[in-house]
Amino acid sequence: MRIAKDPRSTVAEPELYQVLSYDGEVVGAVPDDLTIETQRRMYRFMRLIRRLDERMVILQRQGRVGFYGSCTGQEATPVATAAALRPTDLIFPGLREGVSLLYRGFPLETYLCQVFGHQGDVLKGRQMPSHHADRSVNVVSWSSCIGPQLTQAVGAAWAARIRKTDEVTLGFMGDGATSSADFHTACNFAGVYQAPCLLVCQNNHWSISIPTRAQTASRTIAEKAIGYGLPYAQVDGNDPLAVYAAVSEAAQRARAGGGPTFLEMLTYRIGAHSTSDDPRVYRDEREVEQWRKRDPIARMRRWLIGKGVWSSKEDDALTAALDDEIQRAVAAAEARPPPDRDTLFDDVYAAKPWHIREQEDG
Ligand SMILES: Cc1ncc(C[n+]2csc(CCOP(=O)(O)OP(=O)(O)O)c2C)c(N)n1
Ligand SMILES: [Mg+2]
Repeated sequence: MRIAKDPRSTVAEPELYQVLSYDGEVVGAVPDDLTIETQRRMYRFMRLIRRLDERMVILQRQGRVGFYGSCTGQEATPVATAAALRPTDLIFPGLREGVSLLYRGFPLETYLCQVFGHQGDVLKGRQMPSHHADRSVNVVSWSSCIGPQLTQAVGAAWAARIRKTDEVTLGFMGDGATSSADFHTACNFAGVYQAPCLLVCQNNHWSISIPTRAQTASRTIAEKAIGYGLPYAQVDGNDPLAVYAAVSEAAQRARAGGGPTFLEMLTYRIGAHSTSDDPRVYRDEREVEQWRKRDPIARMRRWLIGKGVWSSKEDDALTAALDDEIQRAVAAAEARPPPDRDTLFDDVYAAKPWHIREQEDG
């Protein structure tokens, strides 16, 4: 019997999948079905969430919202994923994928009512800010615990199979979530039952203050899929075209009965973990600078301008339009009152118990 001295040497490192290189060169096949209209829409929503994040962090600093989680630097993955899936496919998000709702047509003002916890929030002010969900856009609510959305996504995929629909589900996670028990359970179940599910890890290199190298001994997150028998790929998560291509391919396979896929999206969290965090105390600014050069929005803009389907004039007009849209939505959501106190127990009990009724009457 021979056991390799370095177990990691026995696994070939997956190749990073890109359509646009870090320098913006075309190095892979542009997906055939990706129309110019969809690409412009993807660019618009990446710009929208970037501007919105900037604005909301300022509002949090001004004490106007309690908490906010940005996806700055990571916009390509949630936007291109929403573009590649069908609107009927369930998405099980984490903290940084709220833009999926917006891409699917969820109104910005209603989205911001959630952040303020004001009336108009479909979650009725009962969730932490930046924990968006709504049935109308098939985005499922997140518990804020790291991991459980993965088992839920796999379970929902299994249910779709039992019902014989061609829906697929997608569970998002961060690199830190791959150390959770739910990750193991979800991957194992998905593999054994061939659930039509995409498990998508946004490896943004940090799990609050824990760097990926302290999170796992495997060289890539992608290769963790091998142990579960899942097809996998490591994708440039800052390349919107590569994310679109990988998610489309995996979704198509799952829809056709080909089972689950695990995708590692290699990206970087440019901002703080959340407004409760200050990354300057634990990470080197030079690393952040390196990743700023790989900015997904700049890459997409260069690509669209190079193709002649976007211009700097249109870009300036978009900046102004987004600022206006955000300003109006913030003003409207902020002006709304908090939810009425007597809605506190709505949707909590099928039949309100006597002690709650007694307190309400008292
Ligand atoms: C079960 C559990 N443990 C710990 C936490 C505290 N916590 C919140 S976010 C986070 C790190 C998540 O890192 P990662 O999965 O890489 O996602 P990212 O925030 O980088 O997108 C931790 C440990 C939690 N929410 N749930
Ligand atoms: Mg992370």
